Amino acid sequence: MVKKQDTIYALSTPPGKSAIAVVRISGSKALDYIKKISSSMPTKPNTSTLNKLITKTGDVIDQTITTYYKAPKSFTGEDMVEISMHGGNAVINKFIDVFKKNKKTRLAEPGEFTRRSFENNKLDLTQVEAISDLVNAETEYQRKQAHSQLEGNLTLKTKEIYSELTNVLANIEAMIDFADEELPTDLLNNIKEQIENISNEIYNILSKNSKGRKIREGFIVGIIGKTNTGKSSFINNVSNQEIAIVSNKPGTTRDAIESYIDIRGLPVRFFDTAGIRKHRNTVEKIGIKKSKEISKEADLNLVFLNKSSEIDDFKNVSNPIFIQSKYDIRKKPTTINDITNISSKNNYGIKSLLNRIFHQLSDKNFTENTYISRERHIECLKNTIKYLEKSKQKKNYDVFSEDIRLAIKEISKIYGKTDIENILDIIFSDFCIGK
Ligand SMILES: Nc1nc2c(ncn2[C@@H]2O[C@H](COP(=O)(O)OP(=O)(O)OP(=O)(O)O)[C@@H](O)[C@H]2O)c(=O)[nH]1
Ligand SMILES: [Mg+2]
Repeated sequence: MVKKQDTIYALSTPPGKSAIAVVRISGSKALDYIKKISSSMPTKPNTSTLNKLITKTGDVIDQTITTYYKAPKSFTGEDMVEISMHGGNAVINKFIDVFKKNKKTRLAEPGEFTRRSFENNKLDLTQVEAISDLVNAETEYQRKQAHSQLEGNLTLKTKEIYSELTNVLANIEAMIDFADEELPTDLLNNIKEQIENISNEIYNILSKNSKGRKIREGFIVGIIGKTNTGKSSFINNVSNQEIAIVSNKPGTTRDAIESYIDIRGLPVRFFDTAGIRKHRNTVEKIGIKKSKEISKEADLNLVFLNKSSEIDDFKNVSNPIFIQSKYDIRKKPTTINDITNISSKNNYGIKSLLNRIFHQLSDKNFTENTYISRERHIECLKNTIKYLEKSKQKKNYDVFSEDIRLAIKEISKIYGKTDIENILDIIFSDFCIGK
């Protein structure tokens, strides 16, 4: 049975050869246990020593740098020991073997160190999410966003709303107390105005920050159009590898092929799709259906054409950039403003197309600090608004205040601990062992 008070250990660096590997141990027995297998364990908190790890039989496992953190001043808030050893497989395996034999400690579950940190109030929920996002960040924008969240910017903003709402609640309570006496006439209007302002503030956050989730998950760019127009050649060009089959036979691509590309720090998921024409068989039909679905979901669609007159066939496509490829062999380049000329063979126009994609996906709100980056945040904010809207319809003050209480509960779910047991497992399932 997994217990919260167990002392846990795990390799916190990836397995495989490296200069150093770090093992963490957290819990009340961490210090005692490591002392038993150490030549010179640090005695003062937050200090490191050059320390040999030695088995019971006197076998030296490795020479390490061992750091001791005393509760509550550690990542988990518990006593912790961090051991930096040489990152060879045999060293790591020997160390883990020694640990496995001892009954006082057990291997940590995925995310268990961070979970303890959360449970010991070292991190709030948005910061836990930020740690997961930092570990998974692949691009500069993802790093910046996760870092801002780890700094507490999202929590700060939502706590502001929380305190504004508690203020409203206090005013309503005052009204209930006043009920039999003469009411201050403008108090109710004042409360309604406060609620209106808070709702607008939340709407504002929701609309301004719709890009936060995209930065975390990646923007979707569909590569669609007629067959044989050079879609697969384009995805291969921008991916720098042959991920899609290219041939001069129309209808080559059937499945959607994804490639993740970092455009100036922006995470972008390109999807090469089946060319659109009157299908020849069931498999092609399924491919074309998929291609249409992707184009509906996409933040941008690169529409590849054989000739400019085909634009009319794609009138209903959202956020399109029309493209004619094979510029290197076309006798008459397209001069229509709406169409971008490129060549996947000699790279003509590719760089400026990627720049254009960058500018269309990003916008001026990107540098703002308070990004909401997950569906969970959006849901909490929407639910808060829902209760605020509901409260406006209430005549009875008791019921009115109940709606405000529910709104307060929703907003505090973004960073807090109430009513979130069910979502903790979802959040921590993103973590790896040792984090
Ligand atoms: N010269 C030249 N040929 C190209 C270029 N792009 C693609 N081609 C050729 O055009 C043909 C079709 O290219 P693909 O990339 O397979 O076209 P597609 O749009 O993916 O085709 P489907 O998957 O059938 O819809 C191949 O013979 C490519 O070599 C280009 O920029 N210049
Ligand atoms: Mg193709």
